[in-house]
Amino acid sequence: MAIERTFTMVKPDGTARQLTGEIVRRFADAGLKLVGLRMVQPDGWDAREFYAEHKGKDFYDGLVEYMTSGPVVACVLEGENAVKALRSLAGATNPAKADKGTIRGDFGLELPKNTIHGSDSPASAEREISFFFKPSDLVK
Ligand code: IDP
Ligand code: MG
Repeated sequence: MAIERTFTMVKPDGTARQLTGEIVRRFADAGLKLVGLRMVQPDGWDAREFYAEHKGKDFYDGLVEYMTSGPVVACVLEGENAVKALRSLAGATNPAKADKGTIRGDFGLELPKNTIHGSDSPASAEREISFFFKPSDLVK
């Protein structure tokens, strides 16, 4: 399996509770290398566009409102099978159904407040990384 990159962000419920350090520690413990990191204020990104795939769903407006209720911390991680590895660390979308020991299982609140985002495929990762980072922002 080749080394790949994935995108994650600490969502506003995580930054509000000062969980970024603990979460970034878990990435490192799982062997995922941090190659990009940036705290972004609500007016610094277009959450409606980032979540365009969910347009029309009943939770879309609430999701966008929540995601722009505070800062997020955007991260790029690199490692073997990074996309799947990060999704495993994150746990299920709904914190109530996420296993203990996963980030969402340990820290998630009620949907949509599930503490971190994780890309769902290498193609999504590429799109989401370029949403927040220029190639020159990332470790070579
Ligand atoms: P994922 O983050 O596990 O990939 P998606 O289905 O892509 O899950 O949904 C994106 C985000 O939208 C979720 O992480 C969560 O914050 C929010 N969300 C998903 N489903 C619901 C829901 O049924 N109610 C409220 N928010 C939801
Ligand atoms: Mg998703």
